[in-house]
Amino acid sequence: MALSRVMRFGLRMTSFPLLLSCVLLVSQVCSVSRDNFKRCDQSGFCKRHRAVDPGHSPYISLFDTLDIQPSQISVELLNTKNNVRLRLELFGLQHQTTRIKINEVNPLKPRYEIPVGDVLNAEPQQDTLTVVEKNDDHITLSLEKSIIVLNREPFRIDFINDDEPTVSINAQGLLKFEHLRKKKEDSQEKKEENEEEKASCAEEEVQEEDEPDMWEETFKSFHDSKPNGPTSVGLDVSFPGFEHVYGIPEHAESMALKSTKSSDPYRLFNLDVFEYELYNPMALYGAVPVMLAHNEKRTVGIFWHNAAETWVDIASNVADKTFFSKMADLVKGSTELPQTDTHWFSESGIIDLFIMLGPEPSDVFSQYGQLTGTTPIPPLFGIAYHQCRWNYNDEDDIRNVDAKFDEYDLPMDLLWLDIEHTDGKRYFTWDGSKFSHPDEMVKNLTVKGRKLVTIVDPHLKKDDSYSVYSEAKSQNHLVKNKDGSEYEGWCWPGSSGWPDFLNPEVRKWWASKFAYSSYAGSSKDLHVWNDMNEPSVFNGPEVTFQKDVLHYGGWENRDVHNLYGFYVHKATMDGLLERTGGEERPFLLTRAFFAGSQKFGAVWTGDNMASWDHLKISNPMILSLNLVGITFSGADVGGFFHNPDAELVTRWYQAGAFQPFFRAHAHLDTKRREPHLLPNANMLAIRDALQQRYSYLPYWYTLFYWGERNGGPVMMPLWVEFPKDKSTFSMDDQFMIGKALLVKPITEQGSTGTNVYFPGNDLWYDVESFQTYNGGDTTYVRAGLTKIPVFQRGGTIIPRKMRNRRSSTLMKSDPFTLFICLNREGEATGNLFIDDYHSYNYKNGKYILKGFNFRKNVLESVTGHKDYQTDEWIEKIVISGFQVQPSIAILKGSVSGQKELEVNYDIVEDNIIIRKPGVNIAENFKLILQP
Ligand code: NBV
Repeated sequence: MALSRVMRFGLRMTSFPLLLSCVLLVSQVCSVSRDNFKRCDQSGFCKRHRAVDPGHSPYISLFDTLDIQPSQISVELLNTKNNVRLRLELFGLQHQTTRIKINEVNPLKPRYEIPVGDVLNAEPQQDTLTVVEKNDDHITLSLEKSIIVLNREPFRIDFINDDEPTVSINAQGLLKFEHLRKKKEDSQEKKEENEEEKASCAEEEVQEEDEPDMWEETFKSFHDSKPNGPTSVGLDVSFPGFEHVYGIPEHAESMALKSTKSSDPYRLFNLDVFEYELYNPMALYGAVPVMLAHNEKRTVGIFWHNAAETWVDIASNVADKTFFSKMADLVKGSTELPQTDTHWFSESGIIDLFIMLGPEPSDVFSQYGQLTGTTPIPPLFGIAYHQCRWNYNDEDDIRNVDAKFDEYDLPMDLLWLDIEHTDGKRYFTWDGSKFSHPDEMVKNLTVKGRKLVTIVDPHLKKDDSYSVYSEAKSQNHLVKNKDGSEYEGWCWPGSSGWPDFLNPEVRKWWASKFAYSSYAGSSKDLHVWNDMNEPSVFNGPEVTFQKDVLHYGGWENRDVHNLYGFYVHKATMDGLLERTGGEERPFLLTRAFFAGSQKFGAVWTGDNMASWDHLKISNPMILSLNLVGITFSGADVGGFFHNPDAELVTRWYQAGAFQPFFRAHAHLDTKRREPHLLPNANMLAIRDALQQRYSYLPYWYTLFYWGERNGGPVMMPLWVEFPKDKSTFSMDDQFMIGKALLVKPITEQGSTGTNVYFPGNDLWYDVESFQTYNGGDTTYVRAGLTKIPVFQRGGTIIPRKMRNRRSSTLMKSDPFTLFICLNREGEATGNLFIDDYHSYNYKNGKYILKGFNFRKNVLESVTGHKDYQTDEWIEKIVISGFQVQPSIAILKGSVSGQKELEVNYDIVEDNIIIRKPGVNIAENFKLILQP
């Protein structure tokens, strides 16, 4: 079997035996070889930054170089050990945000800075910085409600809000900036240059001893030439008063980040890690260098805007008693105050740090959203259910799977094709023997409102008869070796080249490949999936590019590595937009990502495993992504590698039904596991989970609308909604979907129930039985195989669509049921966003935004915005939590007039049901309940 697979892929095992044999032989026992990936002690710059002695910063701010402008100040920082000068620029930005840039005053050559307009939406809007005080020791500035203190010696910046320090820069004294230098070939040359410099400079640069790994580095058999020598930059950021920090995905870790005192730092370096291990700080497919700190009083965030390999150390005086830094002068002697100290270091680039001062969680989300953009509302089908597998073999296979979903009443919106659908892994082509009628295949799906997704990887088979490759080659679009020759690596098609997505011209060219005329068999109903875009290179160091390969502008991969996948995703999205002239909202998934990737579509957590632990970690992984803007995210339902048993698949569907991106996927070597193939009881439980997902689509869709408008997660930790409740700060096995739903998926084998913590003072209603639970309690909730513990918060109204259809598209005109769960005061509110569910017309105002308000026995439906016609209507209203049962309901519609409706009481669920109000959803009305 193994041999035939190898032959099928056309790869030579001898060139990269260990790693590839793992990739190919997954049915045999094989787990991640940690040895294939660097530890900190195998990375020169990581070791050097970790070795910096805290508390002895050599940097002083040279106040005589100070330049104060209305919204920015700049000052030089002198390294008193080597006399190298840096320039610090501090910008006051709108929305309680500050930017700090540190670069060399006289770099030997420019250092990489991420172009504005890609990760950052635009040059951030500045705000006024006012000088409050200036003396020889420090300068005090104010920005909106924040005070910023720049200390002279040692250099340090403190942010103070409401008289309390919140963020502190270089409080540990770990600033280290490896200035660009010439390699000293021999000591004579060194001596001569020293003499020359002495003559030309006022301050003589003190030559530091070269440390090992500065000018070249070897990892396993891979040599990194490091033509620019040491270029790394690092800085510490302390969060006084904060015990909990979050973010910096992607790691298979808990949501609350852990101290790295006894481990490696968290690593941010996009990599294809085979069968990744859980609960460690190893790098994975994507990197978002954004961290949030939260306590009962406030939330703050930082964004380390650097695309190079980055490591982050975390220490806290709570977790690591001995590491507590001397912040006493800041906090007036309060050594009891918790504090988290973080230390960030990147291999190259500049220090470019955004500080977002909240103070509410929602403020930090919108502050970050202003910088890098928010997730655009996906087309409705994108948030429905996706059925994927590596691979559906041919058109018959697709037809059968599609038919089985119908036969078993399982809703599904998209079927996916993996790499085997192509002609020899030549993307944008079809294997003609298996997929000879792609148009027809797609049409067969669209009649049921379904669509197709095909995979498009960024590696191009080196085959001159493959037009995508030959064009890329002839137009000089491929990534280069350090000597300027074309880079060659191994991936699925065998010997491959990689387009240089850092080049805007290359991105234009790539985007043009998605034109219908260029991608035969594509249409507006064919959507796309970018895989392997870290990029994954089977025979490269750590399964990726050599760091000295060259990109556009002569930048090394070292400088831009974490942006490669971001730009593949961006260029693909550009192509999908262009093909309809920007009219239709495409669906696009990526594996590699960076800060800002949320603008281009969905992200998934890569090749997980069919194990209970992997199901469990999917929640914190998606929560971490959601906290840093990547809100449309999910994990392979069922687990990618290995064969899950029926119970695990079922529980995974139940979790996936309440995660933002909901796709089942499986490895080529696994047994088929489409829901209809499972025992009947499991199939029924899965059907129920799918139907629940579909019924809540209007709610999810509305959440994405708010997410695009304001930034902020759709799936979020409890503390986002209950920011003062300390007991929720590290809770990541239960979460909120929006403000109204609390979910605790079952992730334990054999479980028949779970303890659920109900936050706040609210009432919580089980969404199936309507049993109520009290906020503040932890209560055991029974959850047999068919049960997903999901609770609607008292005080909320959720519009759902309860008719079961084959796909979300077929639900377009279906009526709504309003589920009203009253709070203790007998009140509730909710809202609903409606448009055509697939185009960009909503950007031109073509949508309806409804508000629902229940108070004093009256439900009021008010249209906040209406510039769209819909035939959706309200068929039912279910109210839970009534103290005294009303007997009649008078409906007063702005268009439909007045009518009396019957009020039914459901004795089992203790609900009031009002059938067929019959009003169009856009209509304003009042529903008055009377005794
Ligand atoms: O294209 C094949 C797979 C894909 O199914 C999976 O989802 C990706 O994460 N791909 C990785 C390459 C091979 C993985 C062993």
